[in-house]
Amino acid sequence: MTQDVQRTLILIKPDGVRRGLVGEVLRRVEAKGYTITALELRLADDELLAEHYAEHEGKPFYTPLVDFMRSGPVVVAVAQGHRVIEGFRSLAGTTDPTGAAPGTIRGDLGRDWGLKVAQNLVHGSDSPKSAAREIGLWFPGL
Ligand code: IDP
Ligand code: MG
Repeated sequence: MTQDVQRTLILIKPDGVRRGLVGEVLRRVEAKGYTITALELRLADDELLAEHYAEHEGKPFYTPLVDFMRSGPVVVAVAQGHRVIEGFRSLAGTTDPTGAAPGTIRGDLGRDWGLKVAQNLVHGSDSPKSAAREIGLWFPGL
């Protein structure tokens, strides 16, 4: 509870942008009391996505994941606040949107569409180390 103010990288994935949920996701982040300190709509390229998802290379969902992530623009954001890394993961809910708890972004707004990759609306960094790496990738120099 006494950790310093943190920053986390949030992505609103192409499904969230396509479904018009950008405002709803950002509303939840702001309503929780976090500050959005960077925000951009962008079409990610293969190189950036390969770096972003390097930990998943070789897994069965890796290629469908990268294809999905470049299927349309994503919203890239940095949010700041006390324990925001853990806090945004909690707002997002678990990876599988069907089982994600109601009240979470994935639980309220996501579902399983029967596709090869889970379309679950958002990404949030999972640790301080990941947050620093991912913010550096998407916003070099920030
Ligand atoms: P996270 O986004 O909850 O941190 P990760 O395990 O880091 O989940 O996986 C990255 C993304 O890859 C997920 O958000 C989801 O879109 C997709 N994914 C992860 N595991 C699976 C799976 O078992 N089947 C299909 N897609 C998956
Ligand atoms: Mg992850």
